[in-house]
Amino acid sequence: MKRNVMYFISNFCVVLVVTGFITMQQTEASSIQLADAAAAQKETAMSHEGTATVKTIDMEKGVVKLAHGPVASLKWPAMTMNFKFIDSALIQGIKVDDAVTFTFIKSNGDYVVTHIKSSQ
Ligand SMILES: [Cu+2]
Repeated sequence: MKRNVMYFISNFCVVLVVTGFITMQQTEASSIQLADAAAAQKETAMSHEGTATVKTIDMEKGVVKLAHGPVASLKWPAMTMNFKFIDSALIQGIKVDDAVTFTFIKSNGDYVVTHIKSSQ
């Protein structure tokens, strides 16, 4: 009989600990999700500016590869990377090796050029 009581108590303790742990994790997860959503919204709304040299232009895919300088608003160092463009008219008159100034936004995980113009 005493053994049964001990068994019951120890099991009860395990249940309490596990329940507490799960609740804690869920709380943490939902606050992380909220913070992520807020950050994502902020990023989407925010426009960033940079200078770059045009490396490649793919009109079909709507992708321009830019060797860009540091982007302070994102704490980015200089790097070469792809940016999307939605409207091909944006790229009219832009050629490979052009020095450009450009603005872009983050949209659905992509970096999308919203303005681009030759510096010369
Ligand atoms: Cu970059």
